[in-house]
Amino acid sequence: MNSELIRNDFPILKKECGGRPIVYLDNAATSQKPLPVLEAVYEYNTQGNGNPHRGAHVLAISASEAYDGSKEIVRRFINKRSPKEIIYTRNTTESLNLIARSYGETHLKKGDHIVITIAEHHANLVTWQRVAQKTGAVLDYIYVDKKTGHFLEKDLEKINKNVKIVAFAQVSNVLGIEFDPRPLIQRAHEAGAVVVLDGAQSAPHRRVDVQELDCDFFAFSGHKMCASGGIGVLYGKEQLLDDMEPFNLGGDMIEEVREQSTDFAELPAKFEAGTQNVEGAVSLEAAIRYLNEIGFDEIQKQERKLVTQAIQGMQQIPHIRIIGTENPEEKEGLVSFTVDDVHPHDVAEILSAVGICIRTGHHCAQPLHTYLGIYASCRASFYFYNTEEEVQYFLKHLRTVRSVMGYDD
Ligand code: C6P
Repeated sequence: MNSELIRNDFPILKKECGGRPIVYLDNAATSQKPLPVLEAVYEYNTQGNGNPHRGAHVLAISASEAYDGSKEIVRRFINKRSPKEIIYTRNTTESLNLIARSYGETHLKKGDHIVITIAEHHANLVTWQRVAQKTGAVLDYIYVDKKTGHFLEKDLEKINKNVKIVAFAQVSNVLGIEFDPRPLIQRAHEAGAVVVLDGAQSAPHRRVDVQELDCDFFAFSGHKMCASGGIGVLYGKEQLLDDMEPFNLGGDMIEEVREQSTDFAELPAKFEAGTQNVEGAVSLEAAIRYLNEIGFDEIQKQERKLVTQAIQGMQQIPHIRIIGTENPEEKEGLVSFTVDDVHPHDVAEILSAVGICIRTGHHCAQPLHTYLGIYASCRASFYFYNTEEEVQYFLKHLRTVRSVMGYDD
């Protein structure tokens, strides 16, 4: 991978901070956008902007074509047969809420069980709490080994015939662990449960094949994979989506409206009420084309190199505690950690002063932090445009954090 060439595509990476180009290591929160994406959005807004599916004039038609056409790229990206199974949402959070509301709340009943993991992002946790509260279902957790982050084998037995939904992230945004979801999916299906896979942290980094995975739902966000904010994807198996109530009601999701009743449109329109985010769809198409051009093998290779370097460097620094496995082969582009006796926000501020952006807090995974016995953590997350030089710079300044705070170790 020619990092220099790739970085030229990302104008924001030239932004100066702390007297040098910014070192952006918060990619798991949101990624940066390359020129082809920015240009596609500009082109759409200067040449093609209209309200899709709602007019016969030239701009309404170009907007419809841009919106509908982008779904073909997304369909191929996750290897799905029909674009009807691709629903655009605002983000992963909205995709998961849609499943919880339109499937969970209507298909579960008292005594049914929902199984999630303790490592879930709140978007895939609070949603199921609500379903459990509304339906009387029971919410069970698969816990993880506190050192390695791997699921506790014995907890997998919680997936039994009472379980109607198994929902989990393909990659945890804190543990960063890369694991094979297929055994869990198989187990869930054998029990007759529907599988919801949160792909927010996997889709940006690896090839996803929903047919091969055989998950029932898959959710991800455009903004974590070089597209604009405000566009997300929900994939669902057609049979399940057909059997679900619409999430929002209004324009463009209807077949026929009478005074007292309505027939809803076919998929995917049934779930896309209101004026759609065409600009977001255009940006997502451009982002997928861009990522495909680089190639996911290359993306993973570069990220693995950076994560390995980061972990090896961090292991040499006293008082740094890496969260989850320290095996770089198992990490998907991010490393969470704590620094003894230093508040994570202080770590972030010290690094920010020299132009390094990391994330701190509970990363919207508060139950995981509580389970691990910590209230917050720091996280460095990488993308293919990061460089080894940036990792070295990060390590150099991480080494100084405790001394800046007055410790003389
Ligand atoms: N995690 C992070 O810094 P949205 O915000 O809807 O695009 O994505 C929600 C979401 C769902 N699942 C996982 C595993 C995630 O990591 C995220 C977003 C960001 O870790 C923001 S909290």
